[in-house]
Amino acid sequence: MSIMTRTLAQADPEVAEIIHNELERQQDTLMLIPSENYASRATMAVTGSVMTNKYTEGYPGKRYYNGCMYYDEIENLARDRAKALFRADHANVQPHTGSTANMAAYFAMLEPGDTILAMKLEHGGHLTHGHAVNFSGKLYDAHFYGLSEETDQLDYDQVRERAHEVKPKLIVCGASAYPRVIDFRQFREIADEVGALLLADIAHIAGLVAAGAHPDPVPTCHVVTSTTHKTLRGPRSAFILSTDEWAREIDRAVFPGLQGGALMHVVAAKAVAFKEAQSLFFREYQRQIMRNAQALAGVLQEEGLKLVSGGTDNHLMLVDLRNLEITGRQAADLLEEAGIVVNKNAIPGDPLPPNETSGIRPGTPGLTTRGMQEPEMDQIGKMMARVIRQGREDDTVLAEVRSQVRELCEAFPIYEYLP
Ligand code: DSN
Repeated sequence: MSIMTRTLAQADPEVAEIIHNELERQQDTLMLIPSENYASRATMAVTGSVMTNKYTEGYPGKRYYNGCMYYDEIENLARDRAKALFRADHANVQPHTGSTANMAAYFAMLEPGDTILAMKLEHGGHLTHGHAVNFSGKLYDAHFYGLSEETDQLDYDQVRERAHEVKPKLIVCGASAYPRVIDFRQFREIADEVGALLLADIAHIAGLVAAGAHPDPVPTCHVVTSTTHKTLRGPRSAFILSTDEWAREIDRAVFPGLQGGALMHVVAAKAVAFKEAQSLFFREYQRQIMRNAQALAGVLQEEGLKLVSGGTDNHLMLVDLRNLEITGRQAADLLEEAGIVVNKNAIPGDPLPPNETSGIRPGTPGLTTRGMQEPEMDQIGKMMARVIRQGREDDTVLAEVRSQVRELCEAFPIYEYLP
């Protein structure tokens, strides 16, 4: 049999087995990492399609290689769907990842050495928002705003004060660990006061925004970046939205400024995901993510767990574990033994390093994709609290919860059509 026609199992049983084991892991555990989700069958089919075979440097109608007609069609479709979904003037669907989308936005809007003002990583921001170890902290003069010490929520007076102090060329809003609504209009007012540009990174909340379940950054910000695989539930990738005014600069920053050929199989999968996100079903899915987050936050609090800012308005919550004398790493490891997958996460003012942390960051997009609702959140919140409180001393707790998790996973299957 030719190397071109063998199935994966025939060609490479080792890789096939690893992927099969990963499928079983996904089916058999509860996934509460708020930046992950389960891509649809159609999205995954497209990422494994013949669209992987072509170089397409350039943009539709202006390619450097021949043979791009269907790639022009697919990229135009993805761009048009992204623009319609987010009511944006312009969309660039070529960025490979959220980090490269942010890099391209900076390249378009800034010169090296320019000043940016963004949310501190430790308060919920992102590495690419100016952290010293990241390109964004090395290339730009990065300054930060944090959360209010009283409320653990964004403090727009503090943002304003910092903006007047440092006079940034660009203000970055958006976060990767912030459980509350972001008021883009207040950011824009502050940006206008100091003559700054405004970039929103909506990677986490893109699905909520698309469904109208979170205030819209698009009319308010000059440029908006996002990933496609979190609440938006598409393939692992990213895109950039902008006003017409920034369209040319953004496109030039992505290609040729930063990337060569786009991953067109992933661009095609983004088109599929944008279409899925236009459906009424998707809007209801986003609302259920939020209802589930409220329910999970409520039960965790009833069980004595402390939430940063006292709750959630979106798809995630930050649990401050300091009163339970367990670190984020320890809690996440115990939960994983019981079949519940979360990530450890710094909390504002965390005294512990990022590989230990004092918190975890549960979220509900994945559970909601499996069809779970408030009663299941109640069950999951109670299981989590039991593991965090008793799992270290009592192995039977871990075994009992593991078995309950298996039952719940069987009752809410995922990818049951896959071999
Ligand atoms: N790793 C992503 C997250 O978990 O939020 C951010 O890049």
